Parts: sequence; C-alpha cells; structure tokens
Amino acid sequence: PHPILRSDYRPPAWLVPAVHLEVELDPAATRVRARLSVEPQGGTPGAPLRLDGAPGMVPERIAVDGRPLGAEEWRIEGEQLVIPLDQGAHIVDTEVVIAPEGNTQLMGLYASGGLLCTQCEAEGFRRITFFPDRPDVLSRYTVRMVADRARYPVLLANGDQTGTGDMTDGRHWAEWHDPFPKPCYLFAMVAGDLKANRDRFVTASGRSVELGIWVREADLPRTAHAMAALKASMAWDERVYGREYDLSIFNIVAVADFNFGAMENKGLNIFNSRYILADPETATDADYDAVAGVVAHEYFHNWSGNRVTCRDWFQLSLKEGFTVFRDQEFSADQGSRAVKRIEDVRVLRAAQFPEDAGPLAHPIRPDSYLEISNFYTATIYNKGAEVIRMLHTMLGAEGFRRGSDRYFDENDGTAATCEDFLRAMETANGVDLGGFRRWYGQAGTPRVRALLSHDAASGTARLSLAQIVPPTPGQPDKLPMPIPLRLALFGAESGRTLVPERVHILSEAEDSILFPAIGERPVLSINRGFSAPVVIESDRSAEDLAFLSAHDDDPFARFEAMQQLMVDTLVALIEGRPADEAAVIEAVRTTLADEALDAAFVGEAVLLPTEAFLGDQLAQVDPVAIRRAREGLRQRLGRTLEAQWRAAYAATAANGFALTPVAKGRRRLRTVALGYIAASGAADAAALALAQFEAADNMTDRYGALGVLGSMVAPERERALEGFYERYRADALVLDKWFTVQALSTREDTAEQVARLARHPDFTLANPNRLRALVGAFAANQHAFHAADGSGYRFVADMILAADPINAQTAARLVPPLGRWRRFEPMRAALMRAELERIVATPGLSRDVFEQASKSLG
Ligand code: DPP
Ligand code: ZN
Repeated sequence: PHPILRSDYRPPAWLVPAVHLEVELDPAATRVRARLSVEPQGGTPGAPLRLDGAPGMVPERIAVDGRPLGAEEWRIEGEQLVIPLDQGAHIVDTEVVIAPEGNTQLMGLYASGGLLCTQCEAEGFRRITFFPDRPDVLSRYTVRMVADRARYPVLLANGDQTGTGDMTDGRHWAEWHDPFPKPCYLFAMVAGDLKANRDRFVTASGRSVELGIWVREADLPRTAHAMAALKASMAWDERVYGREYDLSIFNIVAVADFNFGAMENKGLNIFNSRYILADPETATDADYDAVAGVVAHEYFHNWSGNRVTCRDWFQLSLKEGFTVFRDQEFSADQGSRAVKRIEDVRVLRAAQFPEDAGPLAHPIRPDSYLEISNFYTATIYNKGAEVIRMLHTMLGAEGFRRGSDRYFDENDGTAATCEDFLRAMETANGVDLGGFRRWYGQAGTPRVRALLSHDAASGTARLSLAQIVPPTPGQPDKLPMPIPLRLALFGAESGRTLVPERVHILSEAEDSILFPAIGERPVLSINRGFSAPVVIESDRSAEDLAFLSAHDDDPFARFEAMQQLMVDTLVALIEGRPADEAAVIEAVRTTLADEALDAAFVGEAVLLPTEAFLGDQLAQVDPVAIRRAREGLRQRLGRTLEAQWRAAYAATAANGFALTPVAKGRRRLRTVALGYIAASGAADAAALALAQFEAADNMTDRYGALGVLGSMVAPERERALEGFYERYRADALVLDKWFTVQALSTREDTAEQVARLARHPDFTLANPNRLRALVGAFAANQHAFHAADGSGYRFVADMILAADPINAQTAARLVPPLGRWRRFEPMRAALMRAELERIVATPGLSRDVFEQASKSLG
C-alpha cells in the first residue's frame, strides 16, 4: 500500500453541489440510485470525473445527462469509477446494490440489531455509492428512503423531513433534505423500529428545535440524562461561543454496534449506545459523565466540524482537538473543574504520552498515513485539545473568543485547515503565532527541566528552565516550542504566596526568570492546571512536594505534587534506591484529614500512579518489579492508615442515590477507601466488599465493589461475579463491565480466565464494545498481558488476527500495546516483537492492522 501524503493535496477537479439519493433499503440487497450534479472546478480542464467506491463494487447503470453510458465510456481503476466528461456541468446517475447485513466492518451502511444504519467518517460513504469521498467536496443532499413499513417504521436522515408516504407493496418512504452543504462523511441514514424521547429547545434567537433521542422502546427510560446533556450543551455553546443550532430538528440514534464513541452527522448524530443509555441501575458515575461529555462533543461538532469542516484528513485535529477542548470545558462547567482536569490529564498521560514516545508517534497534524482510520488517536484528539487549551491560556478567554468568532465567520460553509484557525486567532488578536505552529508539526512530548535556586543573602530566586523535544520516528531534530507555564512561588516556612500565579512562555531552548525580594526559601509550583502538555523535571524534595500537596492554592497542582511524590518514591523503590515512603504516607494522611477538600478530589489525590505510568518513567520496564513496589506501598498505605480508610469508608456510606457532585464524590472516595482496606489485607475486606456489592442501590457502588473483589482470592469474589452475570446477562453494556473487571484482575490466573472468557457464549469479535471490554482491557493489564512466558502477547495477537477480517478498524486499535516493545526488558521485548512479526507475516491482512503492526516494528 502507498502512503497518502499531506504535501500531495490538490483541490478536487470536480465539485458536486447537489446529490439526490434514492435508497431501497433491504438487509440483503439495498439498491442505491445516486444522482450527482457535478461541475468542474476552475483550472483543471480535461480531468475525468473520479468517484470512489469499495472493493468489488460495480455500477449496474451509469448515465450522464440522462444518456446511459456504454461499457467503453467508463472504467474501474483500483476502487475508483472513472468517467471522462466534457467541461461544464453534468448530471451523473449511478446505481449499485449493496448488502448491509454482510457488512461486519461497520463502515458504510450496516445492520445492527434490527436496525439499518450508517457510519461514513472517514471513508465509509464510498461503500454506499460511488462518490468523491473527500471532505472538501460539499454537497446539498436530498435522500429518499424506501423500506418495509413493519420492519422499519422509522426512517431518518440528515436535515428536515420533506415528505412521507406509503407504497402499495407494504413498503413506505420518507424524504429528507439537508439545506447545509456538507462533505459525505457527515451523511447519515437510519431505518428501524425505534422510539423517541422527544423534547424541545428554543435557541437564543427564538427558534424552536425538535429534539429526539431514538432507541429501542425498552431503553427509553435510560435516555433522560443524554437529553438533559443535549439541552445543556446547546445552551452552553450559545453562552460561551455564541453558536446557535441551525436546523429545526436534532436527532440522535443509539446503536449497539459502533466503531467510534459517536458520530456528528448533520442533524442526525449516531451514537454507540454506551454513550447514550444511563440509569442508576446500569451506569456508573463515570458512565454518566461520559454520556454527557460525548453528547456535548458531538453537538459541538455542529459548528466545529460541520459548519466549518476539514479540507483533508491531515487537518483532523482542526475539528477534533478543538471540539475535545470544547467538551472538556463544558464538563468542567457542569461539575468540579479541578477533578475534570485531573481526569483529562490522566487520560492524556495514559494514552497520548506513550503514543508520543513510541513507534506510532505523529504530530497533531500528521504528514502521511496509510489508513486514515488509524489516525483517530489520542494525539489528534487529546493532545490536539491541549494545543487549543494553550492558545486559550495565552490569549485569555476573551481573546480566544475573538479568535473563534473570526474563525467561524471567515470559514463558515467551507472546508478549512489548521492554518486557517491559527490565522484567525492571530488576526483577531494582533499576535504572531509563528513559533506556536511547531506544535502542529512536531511530535513528541517536550521535557522541561525547571530548577529553582535561592540566594538568601541577596533575597533573590532564580528559576532556570530548559526544554527538550525528544526525537520521534522521521523527526530526529526538533526546534524549541513556545510552552506556556503557569507558575507561582510559595514560602517553605510561612506557607505564604511569595509570587502569585503568572503565565511564563518558555519559547527558547533555555531561559531563566529572576525573582527579587524573596526573603525565605521558596517552593516552586509549575505547570499549574497542566497549562502545557509537557513533562516537568524538577529537583523538588519529598518535603517540598508534600508541602505543595497540602498547601498549594491550585487544586490541580496539589494533586500533581502528590503524584510526583508518589512517582519519585516508587521509582526509587523499583530501582532499589532509598525511598521516602513515610512522606507519601503522611501526605495521604494529611489529604484524608483535610476537611476543606471535597471527597471527589481526595479520591483522586490518594490514588497511586498506575503501573503503566510508572513504567513510562523508567528507562526500561520490568513489570514484575513495578508491581512488587507499587503493591508493597499500597499495602503499607492500607495498613498504616487503616483507621483513616475505615473512617472515610464509614463517612461516605451510601444513603439514597443522587447524581450531585457531592454524592458522586462520596461514592468515588468510598470505593477508593474500600480498595485500600482490601490492600491492607484486613480479614474482613472481602466481606465488606461483598456487603457493598449486595447493598448497592446504584452501579457505581456495585461495580466499585466488584472491581475490588475482582482481584481477590475469596469465595466472595465468585459469588459477586456470578450474581452480576445473572442480574445483567441480558444487558450488553453491563455485561461488558463483567468481562472488563475480569480482564483487569491482578490475580495470577487472569490469563487463563480471560482465555476462557474469549470462548464464553456471550463473547463476540463482531461487537467493538465487547472486543474492547475483554481484549482491550486485558492488554492494559500490566501483569497478565506482560506474563513472562509471552502468553499474554500471543493471546492479544491471536485476537487481533481473528478480529481483523471482521472489523479491521477495531482490530487495529488493539495493536499499540504490543508496539511498546522497545520500552521493555529484553526478554519481553523479543516476545512482543515476535508477535508483531507474526501479525505482519499473515496473508490477507487489512491495511489498518498492517500499518499499525509494521510501523510498530520499524
Ligand atoms: N465521531 C467521531 C468523533 O466525534 C469522529 N468524528 O470524534
Ligand atoms: Zn469528534
């Protein structure tokens, strides 16, 4: 396969201002008649019309301007239909027959449960009909859907419904028209037996919008939270960005089989049901938050993605990074800003930092790809959001808003680039973001060394800063990047603020700041609020970190100081150096005792860094040594502070379910405390966990207890797992949790259990949620996946190869854990590498898996 290069971008030779589709829906044979109005774009005379198609797709009929074409008047080249055309506008008709029920890749038109639905981003539309499948071809769509009335009573597409009617043969039809020109990746269509939770939203200018969340009838009671989140998102985008919704209908459909989390199709979002359905019995607090976050994300795309779309897929972060930033801020405004920031940074560190440090590292605006589906990454999304956040930090909220207004004004209705976004920010604010552009082109997580020295005699302090952007594949040498660092100084003795927070932009490789009038020894608080996606290397002592964890006035910085203290201690333990365990234990004790802190924050702050994150801090990963050190410290934290954990556990006892931030925080801390009580080895831990499991009136407490039990060797564990299965076996989303909790277990027999679960009648490779719930979770289990005999690697590789022919996109997303082989000690590295080699050597591999596995070997 040939790489697609960003530098090869050329504007399309032909535009398609209007599309008429007539779709006769049938699971086995759906007939699609497409009528494209095409016109040449200036400056490319003589180029034939090229329409993308899918492997094996053949047109049953082609006509130009009403005249059927003979076989010699068109050709298939690769997967493209090529039609030579005279200059000037034409009407091109094609007709194909496709089979949605055989479509296991879940791209294009496919069947899920009893539904027929579509997923077109990035390149799914070409599986539905021949079309220039690229985001810079924008068209107005009219769609006539025809289907069996009994089986598919509801027919939905983008825009407004313009007509419906019955046929004489038991079928019915519906016609939809979307007045907004859009790229084909935003096309959507759904047919099925669905019921709607209906509501209404009146926009700032007084237009009424009909809202519908469409699900199976039995799921209707689980849609209230998504609906509330949708209305809150619509109001938030008006208030914070001045963006109003623009159609009279906004529909969401939940489907059980979906590659992404959700999809922002114009006026008809299609969701993975796990990001719509929520009730206390089946969804955890984290699930509730994820539902609201994803509903907001997809809604916000209506402006950042749909009204202004991407010129080409190299610009993906233009819409994704910006929209993730928007949904993060929305969620921060709905609950605890500090806890949201902690969660987002956790995700960045768990998913993006390793990507940036490995063989698949790429800048947020990549330069090449084999398969675009592989680029829906933590880098494009989460680092992309951090890059936007840095702009927000540097320009201030008002300056950022001026820039975003300008961006939307200038680019509305067009397919834009990251450069267009940056230029709008520049002109609106009269600033030069020249150097900042390097964040778009350079991969790798910058490391910032920050050393603070104090001269008591002169009463001055000096902060020396130095940055290094590490080499990444294809990018051996990097230039320094502008790094906005929020920082402050506190007095080590007095606890006073010596230098209030300021933003310092480290633009050069090295820099220093002189602080006058610093009488007492200062303690440095830096990268507060995680103002830049970098790694800070400082020489702050355990004492100073403990001080910050108790006294910093930025809650994120307090969390960060505690994490750093824990990391320093654990890395020392892993490397066999003297470690200050007592400092960690006392800092945790102080945090638990601080009554000014809310429970949600405490629950986050007292957690030890994950085994994976610890591995990322080491020159070479030895999972056994990491686990031994971490479990040892966890046990000592559990034992030494057992009374405090029990007190926290008692103080957060559930009494009546509420979704308020306070109630959520208490549930969070409760399960964290339960985990430490279990870690202490207390004899009653399993009984306590089972009691929580059985008494729970909500999934957060129940699943929290199950998570603790999952790693125990106790009869209570089996009882809880069996009870959970019996209670929820009919609910796919909850059953996913049952698979996950076993795949994440730290027990010695996890590998065997997971192998058995892969043969369980409820396991299937065909459902992406289920595949991720078992295999994705297992690959994140640092103990079982990294078993010394390589059995974990073999299992994951086997699953990738088994899933690849069914769903290449989802299979490819399981490859990166194996791709981290270079980071591991030689024995494991060789075993991981061998599995990647076995994958690459397999005949008939998809482009998706081939790209991920071959790049991982490189
Ligand atoms: N549907 C995916 C998302 O919203 C891709 N656009 O991020
Ligand atoms: Zn998105």
